[in-house]
Amino acid sequence: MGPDGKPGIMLSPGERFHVDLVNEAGTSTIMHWHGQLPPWKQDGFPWPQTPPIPAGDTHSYDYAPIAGTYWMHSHQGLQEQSLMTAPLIVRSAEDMRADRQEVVLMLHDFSFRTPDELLAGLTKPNSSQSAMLKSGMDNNMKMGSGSMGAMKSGTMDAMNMASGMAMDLNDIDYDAFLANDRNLADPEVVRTEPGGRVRLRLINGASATQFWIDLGALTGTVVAVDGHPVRPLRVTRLPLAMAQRLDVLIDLPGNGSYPIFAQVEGKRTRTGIVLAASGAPVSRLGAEAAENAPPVDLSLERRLEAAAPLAPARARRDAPCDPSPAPWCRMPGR
Ligand SMILES: [Cu+2]
Repeated sequence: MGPDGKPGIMLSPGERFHVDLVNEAGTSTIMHWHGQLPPWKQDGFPWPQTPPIPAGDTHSYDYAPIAGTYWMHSHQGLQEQSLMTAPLIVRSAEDMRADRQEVVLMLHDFSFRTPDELLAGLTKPNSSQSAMLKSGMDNNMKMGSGSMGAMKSGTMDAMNMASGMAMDLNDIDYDAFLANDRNLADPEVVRTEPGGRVRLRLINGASATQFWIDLGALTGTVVAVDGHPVRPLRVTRLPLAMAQRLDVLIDLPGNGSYPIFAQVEGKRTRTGIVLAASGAPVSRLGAEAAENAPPVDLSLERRLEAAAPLAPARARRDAPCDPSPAPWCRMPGR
C-alpha cells in the first residue's frame, strides 16, 4: 500500500526504485518488476537467475526505473494467480506538467478454487474434450484420410462444431473479473476533478484473461503502450492482452458519470470502474454486455507507432553485457 492507501508503488520523476521488499507472505516469493530493466540480479526472474526470497526475509532493490505504467507480480509458483500483483507507476516530468488526474485500473481474473486446482484442470484432459477428440479422429478414419495434417484439421473442425465455437478462448472458468479488486456489483467510483482531465493507466494483471476496454460514451487517446510513448491514437474500444498496459488520456465531456468497462474476450462478462464528476449520481451497471466480445486481436497493435524511434534490434544484440541471464547479447570481444 502506498501513502494514499492505494496498492502498489508510485514514483516521482527522477526518483530511484529504492525499495526494501519485506516478505510477509508466509512462504518464499520472487517479485518481478514487469517491463522494467533493472540489473539482472534485481529483475525477479525465477531461479536459477535469482533465488527466491524466504518467508520473513528482506530483499533490497536500487535502480533507475523507466518512466511509465508498469506493474509488479510474483514470479514464484502460481502466486500471480492468487493476485500477488500491484501497479508500479513511474511518473515523468511531462506527466507532472500535464496536470491530469491519474486513474489506475488494474484487471484480474479470480477463482474460488486454488491456483493448483485451476492448473490441474488445464493439464488433465476432461471427458468432453476427449470425446470430441475421439469423434474427430473417427471422422478422419471414415474419410480415409491418411495424412496427419488432415487428421489434425478434421479433429479441430469436429471440436469447433461440437463446442459451437470458432475459437478456443478462456480455458479457465473464473468466478469473477476484478477491476481494482472489485466487480460491477460494487465498482470503484473515481470522483473526477473539475474539468475532468484524466490519464487512465490500464494494466491487465489477469493470469489467463484478455479484455476489451470499452470507454462507453467517452473517447480516449492512447499515448503509451507497455510504458512507452506512442503516436497518439483516438479510441473508444481497446484490446488489452495479458500483462499489457495502455495509457489513455480522457477529457470528460460533462459533469456526469461514465463507466469504463473491461469485457472478457469471447464472453458477455465484464467488469469495470466509473469515472464520475463530484455529485453526479452513479447508476447500477449490468455485469453482462449485450453481446459476446470478439477475440482480442491486433487491430490496435497494427496502428501503433513509437513516439521516438526504437533502437535497432541489432544494436541491442551487439551491446556488451553478461550473456548468462541474457543469451541474446554478446560478451565484449567475442
Ligand atoms: Cu511479468
